[in-house]
Amino acid sequence: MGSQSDWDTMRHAADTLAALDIGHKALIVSAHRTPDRLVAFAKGARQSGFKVVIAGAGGAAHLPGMTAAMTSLPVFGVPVESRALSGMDSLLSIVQMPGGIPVGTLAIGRAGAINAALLAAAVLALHDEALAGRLDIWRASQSASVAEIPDDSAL
Ligand code: RP5
Repeated sequence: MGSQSDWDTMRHAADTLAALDIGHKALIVSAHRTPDRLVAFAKGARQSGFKVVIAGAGGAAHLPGMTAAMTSLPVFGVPVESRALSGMDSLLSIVQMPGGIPVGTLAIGRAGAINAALLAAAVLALHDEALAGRLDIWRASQSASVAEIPDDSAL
């Protein structure tokens, strides 16, 4: 993520990965404030053993696109909700990549962070039967948690 202030959002990706027992690392790497850290991370990501990168950033959110420019690993971008423009700035700056450098862009905020983790899990599960099983269980448990009849006391 681009800043400590993104962690409130991006912790939902980390929590979802943890729930699926997927090894992961949460790092602060700012495209603007720590550009050298970004280059070292993105260029070395595959060599370091990473399989997928989830990059969350807000505002002028260059982190996912710049990461994707320097690695051919799958990169998922999470637009963090910004104070000034409610995350529309983050969304548009992440989603509008030029053809040739893909960033799989998720929804703004918490939902996007959770879904980035689930999408990363789905990619990893292509070659990991045990993880595919855990993902199926996670999905089934989500379905089971949805009541069919609304409950007034839940308000
Ligand atoms: C972006 O600027 C970060 O991803 C963050 O969402 C936003 C604001 O950062 P802070 O000023 O809170 O560090 O680079």
